[in-house]
Amino acid sequence: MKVVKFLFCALLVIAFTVSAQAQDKKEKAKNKTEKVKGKADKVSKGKAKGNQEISIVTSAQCEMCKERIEKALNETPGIKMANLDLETKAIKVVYNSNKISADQIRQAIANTGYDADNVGANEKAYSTLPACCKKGGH
Ligand SMILES: [Cu+2]
Repeated sequence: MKVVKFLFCALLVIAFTVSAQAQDKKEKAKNKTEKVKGKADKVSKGKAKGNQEISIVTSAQCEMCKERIEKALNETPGIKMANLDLETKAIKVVYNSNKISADQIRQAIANTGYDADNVGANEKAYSTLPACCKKGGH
């Protein structure tokens, strides 16, 4: 009888340990899922919060101007995407408003020698543009 009691106790201990371990594993897995979920939330919130899109009218004349302006903006921190449409001379810019403002973007365009909405082109930069890229060059 003593042996049976001992065996029963041992079984209970083993069963308890196993179930505790299983519980622990479950808990860990749950934590992991929540961590991943939290990260995803942060990323999507960051996107909604920081990213803005604007359209700025420039004085671009040709393909070279388009490349020049896009390159300058794509190298500017805080700007995610810049795409100029030569038909309308408007450049679409996706930027992180926590890092750069719309006015700073207009200024960056002006610094390459082009008008940007109400911001006039930087004269020095404008004077270095090839003749075909100057206003009325085409
Ligand atoms: Cu040009």
